[in-house]
Amino acid sequence: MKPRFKLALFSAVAAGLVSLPSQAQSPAEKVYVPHGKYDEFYAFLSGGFDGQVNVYGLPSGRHLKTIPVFSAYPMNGYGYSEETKAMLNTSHGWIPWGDSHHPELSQTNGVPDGRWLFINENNTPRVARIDLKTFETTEIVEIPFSGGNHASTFITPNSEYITAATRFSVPIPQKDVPIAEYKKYFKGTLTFVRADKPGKMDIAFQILVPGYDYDLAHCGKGPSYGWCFFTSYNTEQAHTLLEINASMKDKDYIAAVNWKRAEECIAQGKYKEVKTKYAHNYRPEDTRIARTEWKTSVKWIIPKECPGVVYYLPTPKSPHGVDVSPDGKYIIGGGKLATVIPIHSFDKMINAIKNKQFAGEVEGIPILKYEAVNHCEVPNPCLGPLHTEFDGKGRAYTSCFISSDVVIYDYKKCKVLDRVPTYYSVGHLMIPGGDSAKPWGKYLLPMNKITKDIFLPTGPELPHAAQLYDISGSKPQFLLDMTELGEPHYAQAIPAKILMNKSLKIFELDKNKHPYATKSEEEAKVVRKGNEVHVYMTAIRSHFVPDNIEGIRVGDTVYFHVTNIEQDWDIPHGFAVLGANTSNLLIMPGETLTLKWKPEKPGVFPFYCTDFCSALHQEMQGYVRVSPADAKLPFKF
Ligand code: K7E
Ligand code: RUQ
Ligand code: CUA
Repeated sequence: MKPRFKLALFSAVAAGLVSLPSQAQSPAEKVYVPHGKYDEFYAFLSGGFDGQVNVYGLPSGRHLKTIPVFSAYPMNGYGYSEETKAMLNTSHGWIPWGDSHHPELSQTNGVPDGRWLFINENNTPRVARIDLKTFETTEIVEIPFSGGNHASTFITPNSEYITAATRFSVPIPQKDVPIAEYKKYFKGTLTFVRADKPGKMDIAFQILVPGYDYDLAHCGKGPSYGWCFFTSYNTEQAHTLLEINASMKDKDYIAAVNWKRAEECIAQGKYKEVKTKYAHNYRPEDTRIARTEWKTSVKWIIPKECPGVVYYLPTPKSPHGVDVSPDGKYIIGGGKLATVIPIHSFDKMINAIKNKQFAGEVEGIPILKYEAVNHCEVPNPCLGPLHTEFDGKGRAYTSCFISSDVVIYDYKKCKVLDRVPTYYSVGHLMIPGGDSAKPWGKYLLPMNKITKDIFLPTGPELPHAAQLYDISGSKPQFLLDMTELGEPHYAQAIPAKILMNKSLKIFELDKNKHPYATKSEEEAKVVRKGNEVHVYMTAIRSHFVPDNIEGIRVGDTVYFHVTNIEQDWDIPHGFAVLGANTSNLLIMPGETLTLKWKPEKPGVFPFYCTDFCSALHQEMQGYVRVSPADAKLPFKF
């Protein structure tokens, strides 16, 4: 190399414009993000049984934010403030907890576009949209006629639909029946939720399927555009001791759903409109007050009446994950109990359908012949294959729970190339863009089910663990042990440069359409309406207006509508009242949030700002006086 070139390369490297060849840097150098630099990727990890989405930077592994979705979150008042309570409404009542599993970024032409993130709830079946301008949950739709919702929220290439499906078959419609009569009454549904219109997320149709358990999904792209694939296990239809009774058969299925065909059937009226009740919770951009719209019916497609809508592909053995290669040509199943990794070919599947290479039929759904659809079986890959991601260079990465490793192979040639260990018992794994048409590759993040000795012990409950690998070179390089909140099931990542410029800095006060917004201190007031008292309050460094509130009696319901009238980035104010049976509020610049309080005893109660906001933060406080129920009005407000 000519010295001048060397110098140019050196300064380019120093300026962070060029990265050195992969193995030249140590793991520590690769994960160290110096002061003044940003992480390269945003990673969105499912919070599992914390019900949320947790955002990390990669490669540093730093936790950036928790986005509350299905669980209330006292830190910022999600689920407690009047503006967000309705997000947690369901037909079963108000539920402040959920079990989140699979985040999925919105896509355009099969590529993550950074508009939204979707995620499912597996206990009380729901799906949610997170707006990536604000990193806030803006919409949640409940899924009726479903027992759990696990194969969700996998997306079609232009975000037309996200999937949902029965995890546990249940009586459909629900009724009181003996559990032993499972085979007679229990059914499953595969649900397609229209996802591309904010505020209008809704169930497009449900396909009624046999009473198996539906586990994971992924949708086709390129040649397989128009199809989604769902794994189904427990084709034995066991209802007790599933660990034995649902593991009898050598093969279960992948259900291949032709959603374009389903759309045709809907257009031709080949569906049944069924009455039910489910919640659509939406928090619009203008008022930012969530409300619930109760929906009253869904459209059912019965496979017998819409031939060609579903086919079963036999797949060994109790399959869990199903993943589609970036070119859309191969469908990889993760047979939890299988000794091979089955790879199906989309082209072969289409031919098998054309030539009617059927091995049988169940409830109007043809079962295709295994040999007719199978491209190959990766021999002796590992034990307990679960989930697969792709690096965009012809390699597939499958997580193996039992052997605690990730096997790397050429999915066209069915040849194992490499494997890397995980600590321990890996579940999902993630490569940025790894389930899309154009993976960014570069990093691999296996997420583990068991932690054991990786971190300092924290009593019986340990943090969850993941390992970060660099996969840009010829050999994967171990970089980092990461801790995680909750048990992440799946994750997504997107280059930081796509998202960071879209991220909103403040809410503009001018555009605040909240009916109780107070846009200047002059407008601050206290208004009584019968037993309701509305406090129109402002917060700005470093005081609240009003800060002495009198005229409230036991028996009143007090609404503190607090508007943060700051318009500077990164100046939130908090709000909390002594003894208020609710949570903190964290109010962003330009935002109005409301805390509802029913005082139960007379006294004078302090309130204060909970987030250190200036040198006079400690002075940002006030008092609210509560008088006995029979105290005489008027009081001065
Ligand atoms: Cu996607 Cu963990 Cu819910 Cu597999 S599940 S591991
Ligand atoms: S005070 S910022 Cu909360 Cu003890 Cu120090
Ligand atoms: Cu406002 Cu501290």
